[in-house]
Amino acid sequence: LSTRASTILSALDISTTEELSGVYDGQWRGSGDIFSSVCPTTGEILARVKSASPQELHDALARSREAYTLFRHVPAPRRGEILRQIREALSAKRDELGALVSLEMGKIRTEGVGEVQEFIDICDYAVGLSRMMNGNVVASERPGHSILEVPNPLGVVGVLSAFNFPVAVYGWNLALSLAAGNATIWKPSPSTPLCSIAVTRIVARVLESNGIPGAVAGLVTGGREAGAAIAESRDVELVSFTGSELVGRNVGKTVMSRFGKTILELGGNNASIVMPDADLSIAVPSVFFGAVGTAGQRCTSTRRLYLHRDIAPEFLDRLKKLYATIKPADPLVDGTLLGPLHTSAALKTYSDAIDHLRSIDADILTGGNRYTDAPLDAGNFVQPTIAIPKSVDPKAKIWSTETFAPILNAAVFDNIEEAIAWNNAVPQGLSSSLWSRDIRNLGKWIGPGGSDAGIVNVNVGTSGAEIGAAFGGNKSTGWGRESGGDAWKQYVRWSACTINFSDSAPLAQGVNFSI
Ligand code: UN1
Repeated sequence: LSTRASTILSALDISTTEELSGVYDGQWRGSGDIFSSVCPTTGEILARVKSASPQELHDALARSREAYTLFRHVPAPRRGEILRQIREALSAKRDELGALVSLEMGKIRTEGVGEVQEFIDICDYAVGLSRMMNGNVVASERPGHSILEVPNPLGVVGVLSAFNFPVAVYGWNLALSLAAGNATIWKPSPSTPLCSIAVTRIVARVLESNGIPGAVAGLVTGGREAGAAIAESRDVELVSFTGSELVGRNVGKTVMSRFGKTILELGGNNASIVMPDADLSIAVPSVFFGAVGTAGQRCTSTRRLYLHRDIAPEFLDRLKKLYATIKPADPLVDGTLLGPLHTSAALKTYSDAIDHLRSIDADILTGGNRYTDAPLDAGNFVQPTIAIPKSVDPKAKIWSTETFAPILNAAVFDNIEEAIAWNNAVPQGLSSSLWSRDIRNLGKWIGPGGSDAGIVNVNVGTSGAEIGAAFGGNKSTGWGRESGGDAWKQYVRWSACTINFSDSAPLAQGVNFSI
């Protein structure tokens, strides 16, 4: 193993000499298929992980349920105190975990650290929440009656997460789920097992030292079948899935067919709209970050750029200059802004998309190729690309599909109504961003006829949301909401409790049923 990798792994006590256990349900196990963690930058195998066998998965689900039946009685502020300790433990290893994210996923180091920071932030949020998960008292129409709306712990929450945020998205779910009194069972992406093992070890130590069953935060590494088994299990009340629309559709149907609950965070196909009065000195670098950051592998990455005719040439000129400064390199090295794509399979997705652009005679302003010189040829490095397709037909494939790579398609518009229509014409609805200093444009953008996405930004790019507001998208993005806002309300079961304190039993709506 390279020194680069072994330094990071040993800082987190991840042994590289033996196969690692990828299942935790209070004890570490794993006797299923072996998964390799492959470094997207160098192609080296970082570690081998023993995933969950079908029996282990079955047992882990049973232990999660057992853990839930105990944990739901722990008072919420006490659960918050445990979250505070998890927050402290994560914070003590923030930089080490951030480096591991960078090593295993391929995003640049500061983004890896930023992702762990998101987990820390949501823990802070959930600590506060643990004293504020309040129900309601409703005015009753009957004398001597009270109606309460009571939130109780929900059950077992299955978290099926994606490779691109191998730590933060689990963190959003774990923090809210734990504050709500649930047990969580995590099935991470099969290609980022080390991040999930490192995080679970940290969380498990805190649970164990508080005398809480470890299965409150269980882990089952595995492939599609493990995800499918969680989706099918009647022991899992809520399935929180992040990933493709294709898989999400199946997860959604499966969970719905047993009347379970879902939170779906599926594809994004996010647009930035730049008006003629925009401050280009902030708009250009923000679009650059949105499209090129994380090598275009955020759900929130900017994929469509709609430029007003008056500023389009200048905007593209300035953007191209920024693209020209990009030096792809090891994402762990300070100053790198462009790391590799996560898997070698993603290289094909990228080149297929470029081939399609060429086949429709799109103007490729910059990019369009892999980096094939050493040492980059060992990793999955591709050139960030800006293309101007001839068609502005929003239904055309080029505009309506999400390609998980740094490809930005641009088009020119004449008025904001047209740009908003294009923004909304796609199946997905995750994030969107308008650049303007004219308050009338802002009103149109955030109002009833405005952007139909879940995230509607003004003079802020499409990616990089904070945890405080609910995160998620509409339409084929799945309508899920995670992290802040009212997202916690999905992690509890609500009961409407009518209580009679009187000596008579009047019926609602004045119904008379006396003999
Ligand atoms: C994702 O890409 O799945 O807003 C999550 C952002 C991050 C989270 C992205 N806070 O870009």
